[in-house]
Amino acid sequence: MNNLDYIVSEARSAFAAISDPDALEQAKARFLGKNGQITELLKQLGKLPPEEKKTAGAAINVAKASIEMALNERREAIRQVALAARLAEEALDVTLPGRGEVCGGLHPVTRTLERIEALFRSIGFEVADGPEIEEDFFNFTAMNTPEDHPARSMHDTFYLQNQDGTVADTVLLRTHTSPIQARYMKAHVERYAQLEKMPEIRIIAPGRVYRVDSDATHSPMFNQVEGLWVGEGVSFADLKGVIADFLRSFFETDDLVVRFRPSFFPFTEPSAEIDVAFMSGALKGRWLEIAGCGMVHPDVLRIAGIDPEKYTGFAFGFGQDRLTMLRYGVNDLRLFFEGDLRFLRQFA
Ligand code: 2NL
Repeated sequence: MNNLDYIVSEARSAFAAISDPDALEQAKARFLGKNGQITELLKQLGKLPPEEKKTAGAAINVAKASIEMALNERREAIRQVALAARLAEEALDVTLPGRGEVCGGLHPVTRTLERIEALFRSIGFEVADGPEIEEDFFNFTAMNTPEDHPARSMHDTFYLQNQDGTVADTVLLRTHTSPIQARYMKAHVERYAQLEKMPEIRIIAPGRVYRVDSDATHSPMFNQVEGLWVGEGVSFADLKGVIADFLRSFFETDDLVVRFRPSFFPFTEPSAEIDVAFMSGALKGRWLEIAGCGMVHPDVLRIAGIDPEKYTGFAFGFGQDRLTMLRYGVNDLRLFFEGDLRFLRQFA
């Protein structure tokens, strides 16, 4: 083997032993660099006799081309190995099953509210709203509740504190959604003050309410839906019809009886508790207390600026959580407020 063949074969085995790209470029310098073996041979060409120069030069260039080819092949091989390693490392298993879509759902108490709203809207009621932090005037005074009524005591109502820690005796967490209706009546009267005859008020007032009360059947926060219909000649017969109709639609059955049992509220006169009994099913034959109602007390109308000699009205208040328990067969109120998804998912 002549010297050139030897250099070429030396270069090939040197390149083959290298798998690092930087090391490969350093190895290249040993053969093709400024002081590389091939370069040295080319430098010495000048010393040869002219007749040998041509063949020797051609042979050196052939050897140089072989080394360059070997170098390029090795560069490409190293690149392929690195690419294969990267592909293996970053591999995505597109056949893995997905994580699944987490699909939210409405809370059962919210579903109940949507039903109640739809049913009352269908008979011309509007849905009214108001603040949960309420003034004593709208929560109690406008509802004809006297200063010494137990509902007003610190024991039954959450009062807000001033920054100095003293009780702000005019601001509280509303104990019912009646103040929504007191505010609505006041605004309604102002809006239609010029008219000879005030348009009817037909509203429901749903929302969170608060009492100092907590056990298996009482939560310090619960949801109430009150309703109010004020107009000329509105009677207790209208109240009975609207409520009975609502309950049959809400529970999707004619198989129930509704009972109005005399009661007392400061804001209605006469007043009644509404009981229902189902004629079939798990609750068959048991009277269930479901709401309070009555004819709006003349003083409540008067405080709102409505003449009780001219207009009458009825009002009612449902426990939204209780309606939900009955509709879905749930026996512990607290389950609705614990946020346990295993429980809540059953209704979504
Ligand atoms: C209950 C049931 C009731 C009302 C709420 C009401 C609202 C106005 C005027 C008169 Cl604006 N009444 N709401 C009436 C009767 C019962 O709620 O058990 N409450 C303690």
